[in-house]
Amino acid sequence: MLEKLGNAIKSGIDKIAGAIFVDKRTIDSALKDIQRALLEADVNVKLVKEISDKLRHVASDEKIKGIDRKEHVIKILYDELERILGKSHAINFEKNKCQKIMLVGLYGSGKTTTIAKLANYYAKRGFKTAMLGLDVHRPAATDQLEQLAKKNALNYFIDRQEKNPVKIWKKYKKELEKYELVFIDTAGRDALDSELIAEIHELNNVIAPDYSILIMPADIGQAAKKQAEEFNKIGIQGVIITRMDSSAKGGGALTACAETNALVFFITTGEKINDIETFAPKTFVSRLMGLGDLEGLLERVQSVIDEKQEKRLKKSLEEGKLTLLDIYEQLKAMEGMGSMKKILSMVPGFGQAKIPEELLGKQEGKMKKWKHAIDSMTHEEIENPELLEKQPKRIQRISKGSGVSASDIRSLLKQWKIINDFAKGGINPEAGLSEKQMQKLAKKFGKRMKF
Ligand SMILES: Nc1nc2c(ncn2[C@@H]2O[C@H](COP(=O)(O)OP(=O)(O)OP(=O)(O)O)[C@@H](O)[C@H]2O)c(=O)[nH]1
Ligand SMILES: [Mg+2]
Repeated sequence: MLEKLGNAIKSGIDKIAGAIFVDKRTIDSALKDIQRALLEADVNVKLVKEISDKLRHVASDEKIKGIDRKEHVIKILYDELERILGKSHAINFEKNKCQKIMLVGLYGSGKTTTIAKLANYYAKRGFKTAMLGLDVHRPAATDQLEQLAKKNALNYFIDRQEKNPVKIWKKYKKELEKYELVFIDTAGRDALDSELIAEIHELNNVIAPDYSILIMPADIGQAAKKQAEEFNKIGIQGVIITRMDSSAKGGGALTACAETNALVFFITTGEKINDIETFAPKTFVSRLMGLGDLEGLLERVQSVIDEKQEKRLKKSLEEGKLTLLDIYEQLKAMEGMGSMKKILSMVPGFGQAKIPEELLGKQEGKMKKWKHAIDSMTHEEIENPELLEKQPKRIQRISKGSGVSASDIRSLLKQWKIINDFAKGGINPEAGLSEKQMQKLAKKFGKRMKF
C-alpha cells in the first residue's frame, strides 16, 4: 500500500516541482495523480475533494507568486495528508506498575499475532511483559499463542481445559501482578454481535484493563470507521491497524480512524515479530513522499527546479534566446548577484572572460526590484520581453502592479538585452571577450571601465 500510494504522490509532486509555472493546468494534472492514488488507497472521496480544493485554491491565489507557489502547494499537500491521517499518539506505559492491555476484534483481524508483537516490542524496551490467552473458543488459539511465545522467548499464560475466560483470568491474576505489561488475547467473532459485546463487557468489568485496543486489518478500508464507532461504544481507547503491508486499502482505514477520532497506537506491516511500529502521521507522510521531513521535501523541489532550470537555460543559450524567466529563476535560486555571474558563466567563453566585479556588483541593489517586476508580468511578457519595448503601456502596468519604478523595469530590460545579445553572438572561448565586445559592454552598462 505504502509504496504505490507513495509513488503516485511523488509523481504528482514532481509535476508541480518540475513545472515552470504552477498554474491551473499543472495543478490539475498533478492532482489527477494524487487523487487517483488516494482513491485507490480507499481514502474517502470527501477528503480527497477537500484536499483538491485547497490545492487549487493556492494555485490560483494571486498573492502567492512564482516559485514560492510551488513550495506552498507542496507544503499544503503535506499538511493535508498529515491532517487526514489523524493525530499521532503513543501510549506511555509506566514502569513498576502492572498495566493490563486487552486486545479485541473480529475473526482473523490479527489479535494473537499482534499480542506477541507487542509483548516483544515492550520487552525489548525494558518492560516485564506477559501474554494471557483468553480465546477459549478456538482450541488452536492457545497453541498459536504458545508457539509465538516459545519462538520469541515471551512469558505466557494459557489454560487448555478451561472454557470460561473469566475463570482463567482469576486463576492467573495474582501471578500476573508481577509483570508490568500484561497483553490479553480474546476471542474473535464474525461481527460485533450481542454475544461478543456481552463477553467484552464481562471481561472489562472483571479485568478492568488499563487499555482496550481494537485490532482492525487494513483490508477493511473505510469500513474501519463503522467498526471503530461501534467498538468505541463499549470503551475502546484506540486501535491497531494490521496488515498495512498487504492491503491497498490502508489509507482508507487510517483516514477513517482519523475521522472518528480513534487513536491509532500502532500499525503492523508483516507477519514477523518485529513488523510493528508506532503510528505517527508526520513520519508516515514523509515516508509516503519518500523523504525524511518537510525541509527535505522542499529541498527536493528546489533540486528538481534547479535541474530543469539548468536545462532550460542551456537550451535558451544555445538558441541565443534568453527570456526574463531565465534571469528570474537565477535570481530566485541564488538571491543575489552571484546569479547573474552564473548566467554569464554559462555563455560559451564568458566564464573565462574577466568581467570586472564592480560592473556586476553595481546591479545588486536592483535584483529584488527586478524580481518583483517579473512577478507582475504575464507569461507572454516573460517569454518575449520585446513586447515591453514595443508597448510601453505594459511597463506602466507592471510598475503599478509591482511598485517598481518604470526606470528600474527599463534597466532590467536593458540588462536582459545585454546578456541576450552576448548569448546570441557567442564568444570565442580562446580569446575571451574581444576588445570591441568589451567596449560595447562598457557602453551599455554606462560605466567607465578600464581594460
Ligand atoms: N501480512 C501480514 N499478515 C498479518 C499481519 N498481522 C497478522 N497477520 C496474519 O493474519 C492472520 C491472522 O492473524 P491472527 O493474529 O491469528 O488473528 P486473530 O485476530 O488472532 O484471529 P482469530 O483468533 O482467529 O480471531 C495470520 O496469518 C497472521 O500471520 C500483518 O501485519 N501483515
Ligand atoms: Mg487469535
